[in-house]
Amino acid sequence: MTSLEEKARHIRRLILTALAEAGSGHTGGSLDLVDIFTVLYFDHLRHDPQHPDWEGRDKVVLSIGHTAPVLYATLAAAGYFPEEEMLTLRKLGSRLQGHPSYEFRLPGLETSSGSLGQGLGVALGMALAAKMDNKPNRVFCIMGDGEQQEGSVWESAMAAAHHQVDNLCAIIDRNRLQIDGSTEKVMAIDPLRDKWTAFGWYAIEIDGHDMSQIKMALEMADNEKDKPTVIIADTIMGKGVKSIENNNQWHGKVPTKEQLPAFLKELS
Ligand SMILES: Cc1ncc(C[n+]2csc(CCOP(=O)(O)OP(=O)(O)O)c2C)c(N)n1
Ligand SMILES: [Mg+2]
Repeated sequence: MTSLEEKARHIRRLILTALAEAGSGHTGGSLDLVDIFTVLYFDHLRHDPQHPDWEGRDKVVLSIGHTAPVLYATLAAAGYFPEEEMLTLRKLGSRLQGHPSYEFRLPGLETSSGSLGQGLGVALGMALAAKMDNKPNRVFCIMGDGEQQEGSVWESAMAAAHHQVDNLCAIIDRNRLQIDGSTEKVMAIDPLRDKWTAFGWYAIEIDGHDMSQIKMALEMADNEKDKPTVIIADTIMGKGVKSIENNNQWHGKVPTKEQLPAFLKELS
């Protein structure tokens, strides 16, 4: 696992550097998803960074588009585009918009996103299309826990189970925080696993920073037949930089250029 951990540290470095350069963006959720993205892109997905449009590829839909930096940094680290491009994050005309924009045709980006509650429906459409064509592609949808408060999530959940879309895997970033604080205080979403199970999904709970658990859960999802799978991943907002961990103020705040060196040092 060591090399995956090194990759994760590198991706966290890319994220922090890009956000400090941009001067705005979402640090907390981007950092807490790094371990999941690292395992997905460097261990699990069938994909080819040299051929982003390869028909046989698995697809990732980042429903929480505000965490775009983790997607961009992972794609860059995987070789979809040069890592230097990370420094154009949020700049006018950049392919790396604040929320993913398909209009700019960034290699590896499957769809626009950012309006919470929409991604699962998009991912379901992609997965269902593959199934109807008898193709083996799998689709992964990354959602937030605050996002679970959107009604459209549950409409898609119901449809996916009804159509037995077993090539669809949702991953929930269960950091227990959203913009205004604790998800359970803003609008409780627990018991989350029971809800997904009641909606007909195979539900797994894991530690979202334990790479062997992430790996195992993704394999279990691959093997599940006739049901979509949801992986509820317990995470820590801001993971990797101790001084900002588990603090909802870092949902939408970035390091200043002065803070950056200390943050990067904390990572190594
Ligand atoms: C439909 C919609 N409503 C509101 C927002 C604004 N918004 C962006 S992120 C966010 C919080 C979501 O919480 P969570 O999914 O837990 O993400 P986290 O704060 O953990 O990164 C909100 C309300 C949005 N992007 N889309
Ligand atoms: Mg959250």
